[in-house]
Amino acid sequence: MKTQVAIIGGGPSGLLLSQLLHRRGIESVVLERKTRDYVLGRIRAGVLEQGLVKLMEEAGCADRLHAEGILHDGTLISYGDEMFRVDFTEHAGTPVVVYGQTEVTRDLYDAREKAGGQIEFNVEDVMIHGADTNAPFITYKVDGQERRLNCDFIAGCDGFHGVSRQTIPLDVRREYEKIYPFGWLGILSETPPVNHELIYANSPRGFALCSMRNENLSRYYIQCALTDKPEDWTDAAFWEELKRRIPADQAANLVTGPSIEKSIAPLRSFVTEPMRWGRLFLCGDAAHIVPPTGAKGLNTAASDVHYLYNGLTEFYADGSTDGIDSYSQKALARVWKAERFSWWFSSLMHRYPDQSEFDLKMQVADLEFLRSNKAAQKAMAENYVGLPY
Ligand code: RFL
Ligand code: PHB
Repeated sequence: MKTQVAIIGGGPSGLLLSQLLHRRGIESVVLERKTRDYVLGRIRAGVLEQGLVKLMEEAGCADRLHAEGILHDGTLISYGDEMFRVDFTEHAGTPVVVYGQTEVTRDLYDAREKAGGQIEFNVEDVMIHGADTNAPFITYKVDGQERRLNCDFIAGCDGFHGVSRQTIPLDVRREYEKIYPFGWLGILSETPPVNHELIYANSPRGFALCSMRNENLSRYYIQCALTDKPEDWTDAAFWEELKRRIPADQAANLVTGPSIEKSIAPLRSFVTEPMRWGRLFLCGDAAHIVPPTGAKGLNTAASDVHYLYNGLTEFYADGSTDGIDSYSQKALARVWKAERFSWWFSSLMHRYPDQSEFDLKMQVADLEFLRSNKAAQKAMAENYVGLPY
């Protein structure tokens, strides 16, 4: 089999890239290790920057997003019983959109199917060959049968645990990592959200986040120990703990109900450099991870896709390699800023096991500065809605 761009990974990065390339007349094949239902069953991101919304429009996939996405003009931040708001539209001129990653992925799968796009599911033993030559190819297995895909370029969109990053030789690859000493326990419940805006809560018992998918579907998270398992937490224990971490007046309004999903995610900051090796380009979680506090993971994946698809479009239009040659540098420049914001916001909001009294005072001073200072709110808002690309 032969294609122009072989895409490893059928998550949001791989699907968005494939659909955008299709709209520019460039063909691709997506290789996904799991099934469509498995990918759609993963509950992840909920907040989209306008940059990603624009890419979904360019991809011809934004109708449902515009109809069902909820515009958020600001967010609430609490510490103890104190709560304040940062206004995105006032300070950064644009809102964000609350629309689940599951829905983004579903819209992209539907569009790829409608366009007759090639997606192979349940692929195993994916291996990249000749990425540093002009004739790269991929071998993989489906139902135990070996297959080969020849291509011009390979996009490694296979997430943090994929094969693409590992293919880049160790003497070329440099990795930077910070592991946080806690995780997030998240639940999804068919209940109305406690507030019409998100609440990021710093409390002496640890961080909590009140988010949502729609007016009758809420997503809540609490900081938990890395050793905790989802089954250690009954729904009743989760709700009790959440109520203790958000301001009392909000807790009084919280509608509880059975969880329909419960999972724990560890928190990590991670960047690999460079994001290109020969004809292999890394995109999204394959190249970098942020802690979810700033809602930057999916959005950073989207900016990678933007740079890569424009670079590839230029190449196929007139043979210019300028866009693909500057891909890694441009993508990383934005990635590091998202890393900084996510690290800062995580540090501001969580309880750390080794935090001293001094560290706690610094957190409160930082929160009070943000509460009272317009310049600090502007910096936060600009980062939260997404830096330009
Ligand atoms: P994905 O989504 O991990 O998709 C990679 C795909 O590659 C497949 N794969 C392979 N396929 C073939 N061969 C192999 N060897 C393969 N190995 C892996 C996998 O099955 C999978 O389908 O990466 P992608 O596409 O780069 O997308 C990244 C996003 O998923 C991620 O950054 C976000 O979910 C992060 N994130 C958030 N991002 C935001 O922008 N806003 C948010 O509000 C937000 N909240 C979150 C989040 C992530 C969370 N978790 C669980 C980590 C909240 C949470 C709790
Ligand atoms: C979510 O709704 O899942 C969500 C929202 C904001 C974040 C992280 C996750 O910062």
